Amino acid sequence: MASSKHDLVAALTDVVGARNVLLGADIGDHYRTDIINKYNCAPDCVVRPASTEEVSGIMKAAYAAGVPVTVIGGQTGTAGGAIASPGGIALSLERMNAIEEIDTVSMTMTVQAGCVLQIAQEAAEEKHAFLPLDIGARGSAMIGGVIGTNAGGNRVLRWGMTRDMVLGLEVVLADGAIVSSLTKMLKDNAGYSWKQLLIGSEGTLGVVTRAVLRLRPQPTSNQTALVATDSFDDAARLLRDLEVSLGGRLSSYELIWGDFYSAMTETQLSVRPRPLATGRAFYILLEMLGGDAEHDPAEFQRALEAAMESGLVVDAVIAQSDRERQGLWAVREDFAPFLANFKPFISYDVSMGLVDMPRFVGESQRRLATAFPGCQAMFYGHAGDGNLHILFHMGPDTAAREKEVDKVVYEVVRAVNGSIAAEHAVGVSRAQFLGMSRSDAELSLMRKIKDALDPKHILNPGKVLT
Ligand code: LAC
Ligand code: ZN
Repeated sequence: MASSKHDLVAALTDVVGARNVLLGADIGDHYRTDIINKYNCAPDCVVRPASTEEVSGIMKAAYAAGVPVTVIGGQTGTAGGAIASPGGIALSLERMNAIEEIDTVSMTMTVQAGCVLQIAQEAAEEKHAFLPLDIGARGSAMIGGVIGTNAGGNRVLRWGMTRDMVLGLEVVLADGAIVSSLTKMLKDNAGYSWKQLLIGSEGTLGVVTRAVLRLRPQPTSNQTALVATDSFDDAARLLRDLEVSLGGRLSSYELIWGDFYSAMTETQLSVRPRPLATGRAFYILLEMLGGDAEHDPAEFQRALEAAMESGLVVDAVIAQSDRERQGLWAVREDFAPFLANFKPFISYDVSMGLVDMPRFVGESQRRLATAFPGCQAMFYGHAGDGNLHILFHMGPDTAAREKEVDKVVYEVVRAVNGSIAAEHAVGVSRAQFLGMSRSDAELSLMRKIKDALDPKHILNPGKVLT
């Protein structure tokens, strides 16, 4: 080991203690790859601080040495945003996992960045409060990661993205400076919102260490249904109708294209029967969260009956128990059996105005089939937010031709003035395509911000901006 490296390890050890600096064979696989095992890396060392002050000490040492630092969380992103640089430091916030305070008067939760999302959700629930942010990876994703990527998920339609839930933030900058504003205010226009700049910056502008999150009243009723429509127009009208008829309580609207519904449920048959017969154009998972357990079920049912009478909905099943509710969500979230035979795959995460969605899907299906004969592309997503996922597979060549496939998909995104990165952020996989969603002027502004906050480019290099 070069002596400068030796000095750096010694400095890091001074900050966090020898037990919390992992080197060589002590670096477990978890620190080297992501959940889909797509991106791999070999960080020189993993550092596990226990406090903001220790994070500051680590950044001071890394800044002095000019060594890259990547923050490691639950590793559930799909764009390679938390993959450490070779020769760099992987900064794991797993020990900073405390929920410091739940304030049910202000309705806030103060939490450290290494806390797992589901733990935070459950802690809020215990206090009869509600953290609306919900994503499939809730059991592993950490608060720092959802802030770093501005995660979206299943309830954006009603409560917005992560940035709509962060009231206060604490970060450590590239040079180790601590900037802390752990406030509980909904209204705060005192100067530039550096907080919003840091949210979604994927660890390229600073290290998120703590946050104050906004809580909501805990819903006391949960109505879930799976419905089918025969056209996209009907599905879009249903969304707008339900927003009105359910009085703003519609919290999820997850659209699944008929062929994907058929394929997903086929692979799940050994565990659960199909909730609705196949053969319809679209399947939609609906969730209404309300505060009146006595009357909400009947209201939900009436709204769906009205949609059936008007012909918008052609088939429907309403969950009658928690078990049935989980079974309906599993149609959308239990990917493992499907992916077992759909590997290797590329996953996309794009968005557009809802009005452009059918054109986007039709055009990308056409172009993909022409460019990659025999390929399979499955469409589903958080359509209530204009956010679509595509799972793409074309046999063993899939990974090798990923950039070509990306180009085809992102050209269509550009044609509908959409975003190439709706909720999983840019990471490494989309960095070279950022210009498909951003103008030169925007990219130049982003570079100025990056240069100002991270002059040595040590924070998560290669992510977001190339
Ligand atoms: C989902 C992940 C891929 O919504 O964002 O399934
Ligand atoms: Zn998603």
